[in-house]
Amino acid sequence: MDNVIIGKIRCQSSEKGNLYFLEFIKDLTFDVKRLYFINSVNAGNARGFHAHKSLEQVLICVSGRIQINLDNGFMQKVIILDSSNNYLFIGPMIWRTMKWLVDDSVLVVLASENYDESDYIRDYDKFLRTVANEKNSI
Ligand code: T46
Repeated sequence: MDNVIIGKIRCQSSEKGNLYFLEFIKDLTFDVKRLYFINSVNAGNARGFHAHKSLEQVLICVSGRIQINLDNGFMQKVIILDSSNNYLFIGPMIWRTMKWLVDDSVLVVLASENYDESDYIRDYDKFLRTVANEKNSI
């Protein structure tokens, strides 16, 4: 699926514990302008249900286990993020839902832009119309 990349977070492990890191250019293809994180979600609850017009983000589950459902309007993909060393890049025009599989899992997100509600598409039918129009105009 275009605009979706699963990557490995590099890790330094020692007897002192694990240290995970991502670096600009090597791992992150955009300048990070915003960081946010989501916690205190009960298992079974889902968030998201939107796409972004232009925002690029990297999602990291630093604790627990979260299921990410992705949809580009033509195909769907399910990705499990857990507290091992994987991250998920999501580019523009991908409908996403995040379902907590374990209580109190923590989702950390690095974003390419500051918060802007006008970048969201929160209506699924509007999302489908937009991606269909974009495909027809190519
Ligand atoms: C995304 C997924 C992975 C802000 O005021 N500033 C912020 O930086 C963010 C992210 C949200 N908000 C406000 C907007 C809403 O009033 O916080 C409220 C909850 O946001 P939302 O319902 O969009 O949360 P999620 O968990 O559905 O989605 C979030 C991000 O908004 C979204 O960009 O891709 O996490």
